[in-house]
Amino acid sequence: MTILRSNRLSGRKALAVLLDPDKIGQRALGDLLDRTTEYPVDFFLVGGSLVTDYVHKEVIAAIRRQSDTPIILFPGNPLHIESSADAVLFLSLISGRNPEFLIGQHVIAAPLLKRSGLEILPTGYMLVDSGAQTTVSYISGTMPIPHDKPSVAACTAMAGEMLGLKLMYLDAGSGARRAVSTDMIAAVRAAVDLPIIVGGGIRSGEKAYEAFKAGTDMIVVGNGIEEDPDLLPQLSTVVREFNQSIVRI
Ligand code: 1GP
Repeated sequence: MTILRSNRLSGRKALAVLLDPDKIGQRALGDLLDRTTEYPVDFFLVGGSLVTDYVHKEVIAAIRRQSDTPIILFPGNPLHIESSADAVLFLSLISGRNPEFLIGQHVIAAPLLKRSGLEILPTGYMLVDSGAQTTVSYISGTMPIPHDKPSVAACTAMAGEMLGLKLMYLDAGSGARRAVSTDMIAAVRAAVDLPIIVGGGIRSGEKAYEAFKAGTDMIVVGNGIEEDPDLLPQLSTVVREFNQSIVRI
């Protein structure tokens, strides 16, 4: 995924679609994949914090049948490792203080990951309060960073970068009512050189535009794209316009 690093250097923006194997039905997945042939995306993220049906393999196989887009696992625990993907977000939940999600689960997953052949993407994962408790906050037993504390997010990201993490993911949580604020994104952008991923509650082209403008390198959108067929074309337009303006410079 050196592409994420080179995008960061060139200023190119990227769009990732999150597919939660627990939520998406076969038909909805097929429809969504069809739409991405017309409106291509940069990555598929596959995962969720609570996956009760272990169907990662089937979801990945379905994507492979219809698309060449790289697939990144977004695991909630080591049971979600699936070697047929291309890469995995090796998430350290640095907004929290639960050692299990900072290092414990990683020790369990390490030998599996080493054998898997997946590209490992060491990622500082920051949960940001969205106004309601999220599944990931509950499952991980951690408190998110308050929505209106950009400086806490900035210092957390700085520490993560110093610890050697390669990506920063600011997540308001799947289906969040309130997306991560532009102030917080801008503060993290000013604090670290790493590629920044932002997700949770992005439901309009305007929100995506604001997130990119504040310094996000890649947005992750799940619920919004499944619920609103017009969102993918809108996001695609926003990304294209950003990237065209870079080429012109
Ligand atoms: C959640 O960032 C992702 O981890 C995507 O969230 O489903 O709200 O787009 P949404």
